[in-house]
Amino acid sequence: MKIASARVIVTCPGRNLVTLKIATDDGLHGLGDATLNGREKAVVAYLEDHVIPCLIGRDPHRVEDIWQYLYKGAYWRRGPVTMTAIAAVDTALWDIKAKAAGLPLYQLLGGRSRDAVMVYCHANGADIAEAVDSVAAHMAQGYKAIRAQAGVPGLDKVYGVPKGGAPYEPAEKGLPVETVWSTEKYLDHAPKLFETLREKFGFGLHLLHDVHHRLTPIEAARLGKALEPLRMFWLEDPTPAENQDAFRLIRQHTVTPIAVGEVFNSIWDCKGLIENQLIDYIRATVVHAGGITHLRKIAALAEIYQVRTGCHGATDLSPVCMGAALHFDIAVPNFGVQEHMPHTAETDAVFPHAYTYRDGFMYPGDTPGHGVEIDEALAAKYPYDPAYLPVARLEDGTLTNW
Ligand code: EZ4
Ligand code: CO
Repeated sequence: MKIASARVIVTCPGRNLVTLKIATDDGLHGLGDATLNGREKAVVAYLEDHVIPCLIGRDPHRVEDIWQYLYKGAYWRRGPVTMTAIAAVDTALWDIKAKAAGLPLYQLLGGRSRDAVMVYCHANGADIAEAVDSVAAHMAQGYKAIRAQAGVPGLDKVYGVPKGGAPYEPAEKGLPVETVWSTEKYLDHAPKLFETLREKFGFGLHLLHDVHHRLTPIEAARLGKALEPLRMFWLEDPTPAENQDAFRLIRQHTVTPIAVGEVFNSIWDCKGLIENQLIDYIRATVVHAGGITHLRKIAALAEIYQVRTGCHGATDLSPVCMGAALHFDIAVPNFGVQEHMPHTAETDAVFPHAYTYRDGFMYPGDTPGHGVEIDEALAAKYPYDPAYLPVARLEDGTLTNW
């Protein structure tokens, strides 16, 4: 079997999504997600100009060798654009291999380690009362694990909280919007949200919260300590992770479990955090961390330190990534939880898929491959439409982490 062709498909059924489609000379094809939110075209060019020409004629069964070829062969290693492009190729090749075997992808990853994949959803509200209602509504949909975010008094726009009660969507049309952030206002308010949620719903529900890189290590330690009696499932991205030692400071002060890694693109971002047992959940996922091949290596390193997986799963990760992630999740021994932000009906129509949600859990399905396809005619009706994540400034105008 040989790779006969490869194409990049860009579509915007509500948000921009990039898909790599690889076809073989014997009529099989595989899909890989190549979406890098707000930097979509950089990955498109990387694939079209530098990767696809090298793929034609290769044996698609040599998944590991092609991964090494694209990683070591580029000389310039790692980085989000490179690793997203490699991930797209890798995911498409695993899809082809599983289709050639006539098996769902998870069977090639060692088979199921569990019956179902626990997912967490997003609840949010302009204030605590609205966030409480949103958590109740998601509990009614069966979710066992819920991320809660609430507006902060005195701040106009807060991460994870859309205007008008709509589902949160990470990216807005046009150039980046500027928002104002105050750590002081947030830090006093955040514990009140979780105190209220525990009073209302008790401790039988997993509660999660995303700090979204906003705090310094000592501020994050203070928040972790304040949340300790509320027994969080995790506190996500408490501080930026370029300096891995920052997490030691958080760890010294609190037993609130820590999750990090949605922006990581290789095992080298994870290494110190895992080996020094500074985190509890690693959030790297298929599309941004080098595909199934590389994510398995990250998970294997995490496994020996009892760090569990918690794959990023926002809507800017396409259904192709979600499908592949669910096969990984159901197979990997040290699975923790999977993020689930449902895609719009338009997106689901462009990407018909075998995976399903039922009562707080998701299932990858048993279709050969990862079980996600693309309706190219429908995809063509939604052309690329520039959209970006916001930026954040402090109240004095200083640019800070969004
Ligand atoms: O900001 O996916 O946990 N989820 C998140 C997301 C990220 C976006 C970035 O593209 O933090 O909302
Ligand atoms: Co996050």
